[in-house]
Amino acid sequence: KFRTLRGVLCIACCVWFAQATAQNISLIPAPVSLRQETGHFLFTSTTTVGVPAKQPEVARIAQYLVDKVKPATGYILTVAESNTAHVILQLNAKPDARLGQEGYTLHTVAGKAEINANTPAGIFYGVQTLLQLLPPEIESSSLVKDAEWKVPAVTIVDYPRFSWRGQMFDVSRHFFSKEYVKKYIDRMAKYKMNRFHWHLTDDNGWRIEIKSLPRLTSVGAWRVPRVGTFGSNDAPKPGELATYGGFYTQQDIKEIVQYAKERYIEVLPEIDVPGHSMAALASYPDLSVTNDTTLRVNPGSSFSTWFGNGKFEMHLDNTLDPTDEKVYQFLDKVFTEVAALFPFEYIHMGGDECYKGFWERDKNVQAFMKKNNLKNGEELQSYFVKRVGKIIQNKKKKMIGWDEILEGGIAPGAAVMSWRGTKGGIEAAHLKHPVVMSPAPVYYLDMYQGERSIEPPVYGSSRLKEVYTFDLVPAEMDSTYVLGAQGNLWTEQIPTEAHAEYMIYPRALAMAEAFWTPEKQKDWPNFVTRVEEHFKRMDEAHINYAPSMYDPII
Ligand code: TNX
Repeated sequence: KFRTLRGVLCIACCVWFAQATAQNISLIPAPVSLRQETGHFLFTSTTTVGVPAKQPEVARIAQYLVDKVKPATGYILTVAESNTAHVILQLNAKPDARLGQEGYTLHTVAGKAEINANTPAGIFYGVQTLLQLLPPEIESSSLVKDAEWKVPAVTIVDYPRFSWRGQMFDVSRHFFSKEYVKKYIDRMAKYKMNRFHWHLTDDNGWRIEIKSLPRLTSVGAWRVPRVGTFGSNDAPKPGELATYGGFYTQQDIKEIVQYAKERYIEVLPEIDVPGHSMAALASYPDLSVTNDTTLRVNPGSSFSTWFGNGKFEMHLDNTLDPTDEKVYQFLDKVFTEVAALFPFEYIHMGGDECYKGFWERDKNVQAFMKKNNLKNGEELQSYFVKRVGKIIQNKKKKMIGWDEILEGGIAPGAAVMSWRGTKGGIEAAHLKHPVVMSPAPVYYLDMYQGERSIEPPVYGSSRLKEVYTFDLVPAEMDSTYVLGAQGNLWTEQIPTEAHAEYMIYPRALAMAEAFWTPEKQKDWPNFVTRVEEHFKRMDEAHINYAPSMYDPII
């Protein structure tokens, strides 16, 4: 009897001990399969990283790992062409069918950590997982003394739910530096996001250098410094100077595209036309319907162009003239330079929220519509979008636009970004067009997420739980047309980096998991505990997240 009791106690103790010493695993996004084993892999100053011969891309990823581990540990790991190193990064000689283009396997035991994938992208994601298995202090940018750099022993098999896992950044309403854009991209990579949608133009500023159209940035990149708030009609005062702004030179853009590429992120440039074009019209007024030269005085309106007079009265702004050939010549120049700068297969042409009143009231436009048998503003916009589609196609690119491009008939081959809920996405999939789901308000990172009084004054809310649990492919939708999904950070009310981070995190983590992890594996209570662990990592990295997920709904 005593022996049995001793045996039971012993097993109980072992289980307790194993649990007590088992390192907390808090991966985001949660992997497809994870088995924790006993023991751990330890990073030390003599840890080596082995890569196969003649695979420079894998060697580059190894260097990325070395660079990430260095600041906190102080270790400079050596990379060598070897298959006996401690950390092994390896492309599968025969593709592992489970893993696809972005999946990986990760196996860690005492003395060895091995990442296998079919592609360098998969290896890169394996490295991200390995880094997340290290203690939160690994995120520190300065040396952490007396830490043990342990990775729990695991076997992971992992691959994404969607191939398009995006985050949009509006750098028009407020300008963000090249350095910050890189940070934004690097942080996306940590959570296995792979599409950076760069909203480069809008009413409030044109942010991309177009060499053949210099006024776009000499005039259109600058506005008065004040920003309006919700419900205000806060027009620039006479004499107020356009001193706020900035833009990215083509050299900056090449640097950022390269930086993203090294993190397996494609950059989607957006040139928002024919509405949201005040900055372009401030630079070249004769592209507008009314040739309103007063626009020169207020280059790129700084005030609430999308909220007028306290009502939701949108976009009474001027727009490009869809009946004017000069407009298409202008767009041809813009898209020629854009296509040359961005290697991604898609270009975004906006197409959203265009006020059509100027068109419908203008005599010349009316005559044009009659001649071309266009019944209303929507059909005229569709005419415009199709012409833009041809320009983009001529540059050997595919076009994507906001879901308004469905109105009046969609352009052949165009992909749709569904933002007015899921409706546009469902319709586009029905028409057999590719779709990216980005429904407002839930995937809108400018919506308030917690305590309203300290968040930007916007028109809707998006709570962490809603973001996490949202069903992004409704049952009535043909999922074969869904490329994936993305979250959008609009910045009308977000002037600083700290504020941007407060809006992005933790919601971007919920999106990362929703876009990567199989739907049936999502688990809200478990996710919340992992987010808590990631808050520690973000503290180390000095990211200003919003710790608001438990607030009551206000
Ligand atoms: C709608 S989403 C817009 C943006 C605003 C955003 C604010 C979309 C295609 N257009 O111009 O910034 O709402 O939430």
